[in-house]
Amino acid sequence: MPEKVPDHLKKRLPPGQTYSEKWPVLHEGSPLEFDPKKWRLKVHGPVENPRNVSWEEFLAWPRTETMSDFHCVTRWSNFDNRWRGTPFTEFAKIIRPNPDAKFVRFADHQGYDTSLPREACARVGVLLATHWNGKPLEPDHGGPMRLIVPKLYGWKSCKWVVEIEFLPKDKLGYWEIRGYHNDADSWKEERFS
Ligand SMILES: Nc1nc2c(c(=O)[nH]1)N[C@H]1C(S)=C(S)[C@@H](COP(=O)(O)O)O[C@H]1N2
Ligand SMILES: [Mo]
Repeated sequence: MPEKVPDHLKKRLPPGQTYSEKWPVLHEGSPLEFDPKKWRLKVHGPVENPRNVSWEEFLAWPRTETMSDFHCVTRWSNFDNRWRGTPFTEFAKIIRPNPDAKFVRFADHQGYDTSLPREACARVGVLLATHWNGKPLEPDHGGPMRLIVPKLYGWKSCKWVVEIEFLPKDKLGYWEIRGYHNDADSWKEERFS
């Protein structure tokens, strides 16, 4: 049953979406089995500082807290998620992508991936997130680390990120190959291509 969106939140519901107080779980495959000693984030492509980042190193990067709404193409939106993690912009300062690295691909441990133009990653609120509402992200929701891209449909917010690849040319991701829109702006209803 879709819940009725409170009046003061109506402006924040993109067209065609319904308001959800709960946070549904949605994914292909199964959560990553997280071992902090073995976890690595592989960062590669045309960058000055490619890395295989350990969990310890990752947690030492600059961190911040953001608040954002989440919109899934299956038409639920939930509001005011408090995320904690490393802003993409801070991550990019460490990795130093070359000017020709125009796209960024995020991938999990089992073949799910999605890509974004670099400018889209540099927007406010794009986060490599480890915490939700003050608690470590649950495995079901992408723990230990997921991408958060506010305003775009949820499939761009890759869960269990273990690989970030910079690319001179775009590469369509898991859902984009299957007909989802590559830009995915929930405010423009870019659902399918
Ligand atoms: N690795 C991975 N990330 C993923 C998905 C997936 O199947 N695998 N599904 C996407 C979709 S379609 C949505 S709506 C959100 C759902 O996130 P949630 O389960 O935390 O609500 O995760 C996105 N990220
Ligand atoms: Mo989704």
